[in-house]
Amino acid sequence: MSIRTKFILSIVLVSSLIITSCRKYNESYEDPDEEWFSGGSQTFFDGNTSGFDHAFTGLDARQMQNHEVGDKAFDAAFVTAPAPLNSGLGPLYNNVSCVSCHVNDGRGKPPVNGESLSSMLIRVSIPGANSHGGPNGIPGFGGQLQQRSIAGKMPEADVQISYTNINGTMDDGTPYTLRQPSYTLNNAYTSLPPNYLMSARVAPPVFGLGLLEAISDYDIIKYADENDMNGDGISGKPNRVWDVLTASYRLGRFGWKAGQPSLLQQSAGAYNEDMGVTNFVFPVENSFSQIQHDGINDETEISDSIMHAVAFYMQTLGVPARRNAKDPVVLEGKRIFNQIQCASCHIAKHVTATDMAFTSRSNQKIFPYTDLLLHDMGPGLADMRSEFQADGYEWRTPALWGIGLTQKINGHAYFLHDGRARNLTEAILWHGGEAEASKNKFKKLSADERNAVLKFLESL
Ligand code: HEC
Ligand code: HEC
Ligand SMILES: [Ca+2]
Ligand SMILES: [Ca+2]
Ligand SMILES: [Ca+2]
Repeated sequence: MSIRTKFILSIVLVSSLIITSCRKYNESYEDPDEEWFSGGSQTFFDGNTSGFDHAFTGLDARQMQNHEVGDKAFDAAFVTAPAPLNSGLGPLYNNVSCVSCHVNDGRGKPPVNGESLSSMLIRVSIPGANSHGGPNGIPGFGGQLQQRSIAGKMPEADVQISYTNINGTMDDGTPYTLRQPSYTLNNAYTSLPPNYLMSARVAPPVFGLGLLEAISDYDIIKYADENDMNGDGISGKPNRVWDVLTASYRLGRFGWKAGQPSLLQQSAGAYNEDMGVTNFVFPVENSFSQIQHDGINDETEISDSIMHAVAFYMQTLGVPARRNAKDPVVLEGKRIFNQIQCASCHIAKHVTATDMAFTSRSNQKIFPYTDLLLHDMGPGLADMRSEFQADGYEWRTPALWGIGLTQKINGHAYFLHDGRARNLTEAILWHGGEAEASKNKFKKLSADERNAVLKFLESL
């Protein structure tokens, strides 16, 4: 190493030390306290409606500008082409902007009280797999149903949701009611094959994802136990999905079945499928194979720099700090959460990989409460539609950080992949398959103990 390189390196080291020591997060925090900082040094003390919308600290001026450009693009409502600004919506789409589904960078919900489908979408396919092992789109519909279209075009179909009540009781006799959704497609613009598959999904929250992206593959795969060799009934399995830009298989991390390898590809797919906005990753309109496709595939509808900025925005949103983490009831809830094996899948702590090219997410102790692996969650939650390695029963463990702010930030408390759970208790009671034993232990708890678990979840 030359003297010059050594000099530059020591400046970098010293200045990063100075930056780190000015932040709220301090490496010397003892174990019981570090958990307040769910996102490591990217943790923000804001429990208000802006709580999911904080740019990472430690971004340089250019990165900060990129984040802000991405933030504006995330909020931008697209319109029918030609238009001077945000042109190119559709012709088929689910909604007009990222933020209309990921409200306040949080989660969507199923339609309630006669609303139409808005912050939720339906993936569709026919049995089998495509050439990369992903879902096999329906001819004339593709892999996602667009229930909206611009003027003069026909939406692919209307979606109708109905619920059937399932009654049950906790072991102490407390009754509960779950609602099992069923989905029907009506008024399809052309006939649907008889054997098609559907998977309904609400928009998940989008904060903290850059930290999840920064966990090394190794640190995720080390928790996998596909054949349950340790005999605890839990068999996390990594998804392996097709990465379009590198043309290779990579670990899947994003989406309810971990069907996407990176935030760039996930965001690019959202522009294309959810909004009908073409981009350099997915330059072909989602209506391509249809009779109503106009056959014009001209320039992409957003620039490469906007595409990168939105992906960067997704990579650089911090995480809300915990509330009441030291409350005795919360601590009791945490103890029970661990004791009844919730933590076998909702793994509390990870350390992100060291990344000198992206220091603001490098080597961070984070507490997302997920293993990012797939688990068989039983027939109740099954969609019977596979996505790469994820079969019809499997779902990726969602992160639980920030979940206690859902009501405050999103104005509702609908949980799980299709928003069927109307509160945290229902979300737990839907757990089956590998989580059946854990769920049954929850049902055995006293009312006070169940309450403690909920208080703990609300503190995340
Ligand atoms: C119609 C509603 C809708 C719109 C519009 C939408 N999304 Fe999403 N988003 C979803 C759904 C549903 C999922 C889950 C997809 C899945 O499971 O495959 C998702 C998943 C994601 C994820 C992964 C989150 C995670 O925890 O794994 C990211 C990142 C994301 N969207 C970014 C975007 C961006 C950027 C845009 C705008 C370009 C956008 N979304 C527009 C509904 C939407
Ligand atoms: C076998 C792994 C596993 C175990 C054990 C487990 N979970 Fe989960 N959990 C999941 C998966 C996978 C989902 C997503 C299921 C879906 O959306 O259909 C989930 C979803 C949730 C959700 C809703 C998250 C959201 O964003 O909608 C909550 C809350 C939750 N789990 C809490 C718990 C609690 C409390 C326990 C212990 C009683 C527990 N989980 C045990 C895997 C597990
Ligand atoms: Ca378009
Ligand atoms: Ca479609
Ligand atoms: Ca196991």
